[in-house]
Amino acid sequence: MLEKVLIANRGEIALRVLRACKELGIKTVAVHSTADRDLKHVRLADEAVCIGPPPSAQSYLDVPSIIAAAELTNADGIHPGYGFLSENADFAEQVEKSGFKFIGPTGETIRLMGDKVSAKQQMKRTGVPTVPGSDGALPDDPEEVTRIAREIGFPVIVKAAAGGGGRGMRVVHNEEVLLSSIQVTQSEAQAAFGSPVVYMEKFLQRPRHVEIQVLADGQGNAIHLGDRDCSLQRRHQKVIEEAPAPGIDDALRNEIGDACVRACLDMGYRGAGTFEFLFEDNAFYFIEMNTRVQVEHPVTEMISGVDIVREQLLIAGGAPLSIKQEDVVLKGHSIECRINAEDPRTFMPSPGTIKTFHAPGGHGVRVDSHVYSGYTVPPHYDSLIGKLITFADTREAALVKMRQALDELVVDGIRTNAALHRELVTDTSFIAGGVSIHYLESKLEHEH
Ligand code: MV4
Repeated sequence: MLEKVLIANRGEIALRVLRACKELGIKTVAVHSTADRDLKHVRLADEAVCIGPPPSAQSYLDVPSIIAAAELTNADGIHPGYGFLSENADFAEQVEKSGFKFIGPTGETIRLMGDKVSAKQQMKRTGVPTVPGSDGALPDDPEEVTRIAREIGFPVIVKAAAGGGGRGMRVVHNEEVLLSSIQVTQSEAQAAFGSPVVYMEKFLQRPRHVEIQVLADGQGNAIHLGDRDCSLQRRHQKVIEEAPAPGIDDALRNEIGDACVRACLDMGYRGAGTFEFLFEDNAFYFIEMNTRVQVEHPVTEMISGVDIVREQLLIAGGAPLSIKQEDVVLKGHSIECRINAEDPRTFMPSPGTIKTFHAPGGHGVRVDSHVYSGYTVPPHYDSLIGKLITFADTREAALVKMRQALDELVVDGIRTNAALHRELVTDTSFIAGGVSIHYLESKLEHEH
């Protein structure tokens, strides 16, 4: 069992990790930048260490400072949260070489999944369905590339192997622009990621984004906790997520979940993870794996009753998974609205001091937020100020609770996207369920 965990993150997820640690009797070390002295988890932590100035590169991304803070405080584990260093294989390895437990998979696994070509190959090996496309990286030979594209059929999408999350990809609609598009994507990939390696897939035109949550202990045990629908997004930023994904039957959910479990066992996966799929015409196609806890993990916690962050801590402490697949019972429906400090019209970050904050509450309402009245949202980091999560027996009832929660929410003094959420939870198509990844952007285009 871990005794003292350093939380290498900030904001709501740092508070989420702190709470899980405290419940397990694990001592906590908060590390923070000079802009983050007033964060709620910094006040609640057993110890706090200032690791640098406001820019992330000199604080939350500064590996030597974070490891020094762990040494100074005698921590035995480091939780990376999401973003920042959470999917940095070199960081995971340095943490372990310095004698600390990295609360996540091995550096080797992070590297395997970080390379989207090797990740896809791993999935194919274990029977996880992938998007039809090139078998691995694209070759140099233009004729060979053209042959591959013809076989896939246009439109195709060219993606950087080192990309992911929407960075380094380009849709190609016809053969005339194929080779030039590949070259541009290669150059961009080289500039952005230091690797020109690209691969090709069939471009799916109207998919949903559905992902599977897994937990594995690296000791031969792995389970899945069902799916989440994250299709409601703008510019690759998720806005609303829910679990389970509407309209997907349990047989298919379990079939794909079991495939993810097989993949975890095959690669010796350790920790929490998410398999991302595109879902179209009632079929799943793997695109990427995230080797961290995700922002939207609460909706899965609500329908499964499993505390995902607690399980991360127990797994890192060396415990075998305490839950078997047969014990996992998914019940009810959960929805999450991400509340951002942003301009409602331009979507630009809108930092500043929150004069008044009132969190909603009641049965089936959960608020994961680090903010409070008088808190100043700094301009240096992402604009997420909290997550409203509701849970009920049915999707309709979870939506009713979300409308009420959004009505109760007060965030005065800064601009937020609360009004957008109020609009979305009364949107006819969203209420019907199962909108595609393009729905929100096209709605915003038509209405603004
Ligand atoms: C795709 C796709 C359509 N077809 N791949 C964007 C983020 C990265 N994770 C993968 N992405 C996509 N890959 C094929 N073969 C469409 C997207 C995509 C997308 C995916 C998930 C969530 C939002 C998205 C928004 C635009 C494009």
